[in-house]
Amino acid sequence: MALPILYSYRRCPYAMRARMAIWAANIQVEVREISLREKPAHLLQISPKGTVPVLQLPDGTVLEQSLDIMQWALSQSDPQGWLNADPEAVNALITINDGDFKKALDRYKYPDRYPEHTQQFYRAQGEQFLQQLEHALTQHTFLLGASASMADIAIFPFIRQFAAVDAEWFAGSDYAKLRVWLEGGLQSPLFEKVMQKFPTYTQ
Ligand SMILES: N[C@@H](CCC(=O)N[C@@H](CS)C(=O)NCC(=O)O)C(=O)O
Repeated sequence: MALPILYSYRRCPYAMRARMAIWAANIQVEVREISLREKPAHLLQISPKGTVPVLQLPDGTVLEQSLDIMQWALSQSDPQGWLNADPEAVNALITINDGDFKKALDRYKYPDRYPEHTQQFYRAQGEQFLQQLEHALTQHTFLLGASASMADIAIFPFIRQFAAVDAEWFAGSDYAKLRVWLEGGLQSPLFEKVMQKFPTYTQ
C-alpha cells in the first residue's frame, strides 16, 4: 500500500514538529528530505507555496501546514495524549510562538539582515516569550500541565533554535525550568528518531 509522502527538511523547526507528531503516532511515511534551494517539482506541483513540511496522503489530500499535519497525525493515534490539553490554551501559546516569537528569533539569529536594532534588542524581544514559558514551567512540568501536549511539541524546536544562537548566554540565563524542559526534549528518544538523516530527494 502506498505510504503518505512527507516533504521535509531536517533542520526546519516546522518540519521537526510535524515529524515528532507523525513518529509519536507511529505512522509510516515516505520521507523526502529536500534541498530548499532545489525544491522537487512534485512538491511545488502539490503545494506551490514551496514550504516544508508538506504531507500528501495516499488519497491525494495535501496538508501543507505543520500544525495541520500534527493534528492529522495525532487524530489517527495519540498514545501520549498530546491532544488532551485545552485546545484554546494550546492555540494561544502556539500563536505567540509562530508569530511574535518566530519574528524575534529570525532577527536574533540573523541580526545583520535586520540592522535597525541590535542582536540584544531582538533577544530581549524573544525573551518575553521565554519568560512566559518559564512562568508556566514553575507551575507544572510541561507547558500546560503535568504531561506534554501539542504545545510543548510544536514550540520545542523553536526554543531549541533560540537557545542555540548563544548557548553560553542561554546556559547562564534565568530560564532554569525552561532549560530542563528543553534538555528533556533534546534527550528524548523521539527527538533522536526524528533527527535521523535521510538522503536528499532531488527528483
Ligand atoms: N507555516 C508553515 C511554515 C513552514 C516554513 O516556513 N518552512 C520553511 C523552512 S523552516 C520553508 O520551507 N521555507 C521555504 C524556503 O526557505 O524556501 C508551516 O507551519 O508549515
